[in-house]
Amino acid sequence: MNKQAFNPFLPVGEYIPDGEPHIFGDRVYLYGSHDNEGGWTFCMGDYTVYSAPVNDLTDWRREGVIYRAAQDPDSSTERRYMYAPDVVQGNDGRYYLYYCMSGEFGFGGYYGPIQVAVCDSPAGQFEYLGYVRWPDGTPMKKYVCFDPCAFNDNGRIYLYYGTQYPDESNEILANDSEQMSEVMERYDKTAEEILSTPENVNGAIVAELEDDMLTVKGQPHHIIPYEADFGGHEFFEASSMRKVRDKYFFVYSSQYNHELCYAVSDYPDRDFTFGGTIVSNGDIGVNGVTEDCRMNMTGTTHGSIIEINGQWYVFYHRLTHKSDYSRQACAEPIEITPDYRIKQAEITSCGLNGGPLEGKGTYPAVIACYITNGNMPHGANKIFDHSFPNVTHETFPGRDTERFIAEISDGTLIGYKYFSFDEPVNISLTVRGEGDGKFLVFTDLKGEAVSELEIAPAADWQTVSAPISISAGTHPIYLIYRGTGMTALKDISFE
Ligand code: FUB
Repeated sequence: MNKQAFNPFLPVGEYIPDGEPHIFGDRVYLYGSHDNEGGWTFCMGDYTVYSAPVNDLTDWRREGVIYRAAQDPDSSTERRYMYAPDVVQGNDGRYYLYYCMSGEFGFGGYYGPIQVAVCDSPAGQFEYLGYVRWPDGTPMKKYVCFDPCAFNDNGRIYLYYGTQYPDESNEILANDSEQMSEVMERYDKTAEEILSTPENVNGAIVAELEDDMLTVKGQPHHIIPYEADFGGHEFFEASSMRKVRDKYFFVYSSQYNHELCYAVSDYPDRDFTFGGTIVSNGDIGVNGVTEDCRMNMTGTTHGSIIEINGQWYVFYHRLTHKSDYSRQACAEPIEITPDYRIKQAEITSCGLNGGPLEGKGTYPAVIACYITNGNMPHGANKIFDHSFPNVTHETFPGRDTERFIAEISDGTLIGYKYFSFDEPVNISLTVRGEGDGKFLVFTDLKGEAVSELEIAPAADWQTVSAPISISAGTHPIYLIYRGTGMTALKDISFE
C-alpha cells in the first residue's frame, strides 16, 4: 500500500488539538495544545510539534517537545497547563510562541496574561520571553486573555484573543467570590456592573504589538461588535487569523462549540462580518445532519485554514475517549470561492490524502469519520460515563498499546469516507467482545447492504471476512452492527 494520509493525520496515539498550521520554509508545522491519551483534563502535555513537507502531506515528522509548561515562570499548581498556542515569525526573523496558562478544567484560564516564548527556528527549543504587557511593563490583561493567536501583516504584528462565555458563566462567577474578586479588581468594576454588562470582558479582541512582540500599541478592542448577530454562530473562542488574497479571515469556534466558523473583513482589526461554518466535528450542517443526529460525539474544536501547495485546507480537532480531553488533529480540503465564500467541509477519513484511500490493505478502525449510535452527546469540558461507541485505547504489559472503537452496540454506525476500489474485494474486520450478531456493510445508507459479516463473542481479537459486492470507483464504507452484546473494532481491511 502506498503511503497515505488519514484522519487523524498524526500517529493514532498522538493528541494535538487546537491546531495552528503554519508554513515556514518548505514545511508545514502544526502548533497546538497537547492532550494526554485518556487524559482527565485539557492540555496535560508539553507543546510538541509535527511538520511535513509542503509537497507531501502524508509524511508528518515528530519534531519533538518545543516548550515545557515548567519553563513558564508563573506555572503553579493552580495554573500548570498550557492552552492553545500560536506561533508567528517576528520582523527580526525569530519565531514567537503565544499561549496562556490554565488550571484543571479551564479554571484560572481566563484571568492570566498572555505569555510569550521565542526561538530562532520554527521547531527548536523555545525560551520564555515574557508576558504581553502595557508600555509601562505591567501585564496586559484587558478582556479575557485566552486562546491567543498572532499574525504578522506585512510587518505589523496583531494579537487576537478572547472568549465570549455564555450567560450561564455569569452565574458561576456570581457564585465564586474568589474569581469574582479577581475580575472586579482587573476591570475596576462592581460585581453588578460585571454581571449586567458582559461585553466589558467578553468578545473577540485584537491588540497591535510593537516589534518587541510583547508591548501593546494603543488599546486592545473588539473586532466584532459585542451585540453582532451571527445567527447563533457568534464567537465563543479559538481566535485565528489568516489572509486570503486581499481579505482578512477570522477563524473561530462558535457558540455551538463543535464548529469552526469564519468572518471576513477588509481590515485586520475591525468590521468583521459573518461568513459561515467551515467544519463541524459532528458534521452538523452537512447533508442534512442536525444536532439531533450528530455523526460523532462533539465537543470543543479549534483550528484554522491554510493554503498548502495551491490547495486550501481546514485544520480542526475531533474527540476520543468519550471526553473533551483527548483530542486529535484532523484536516479537510476546502475551497475559497472568488467571492470569498467557503462551503462547509464534510468530515472524512482521508482529508490530507488528496483523494480517497486505496481500497486495499489494512487500516486502523479508529480512522472512522463517523461513529454514532444515533444519539451521540455534546461534551465540551467533560468526560461521559454512560455507554456509547468511542475511540479508546488499552495498554497491556509487553504489548503495543491497542487503539480501537469500543462500546459498539446494536445499531451503531461506523463510517469511512472514502475508499477507491478498482476490483471486487473481500472486507475483513478485526473484532472482539461480547458482540453476537453481524456487521452489515453499506456504500449508500439508503441502499441495500453490500456485505454481511457474522461475529460471535470472543475474548481476543478475531478477524472475520466476507466478499463485498462493490463496483469499481470511489465509495464510502459504512458498517452497521446488528446484534446483542457490545463489540469492539480494531482494524478494517480490503484484499
Ligand atoms: O485546549 C483547551 C481549550 O479547549 C482551548 O483553549 C479551547 O480553544 C478549547 O479547544
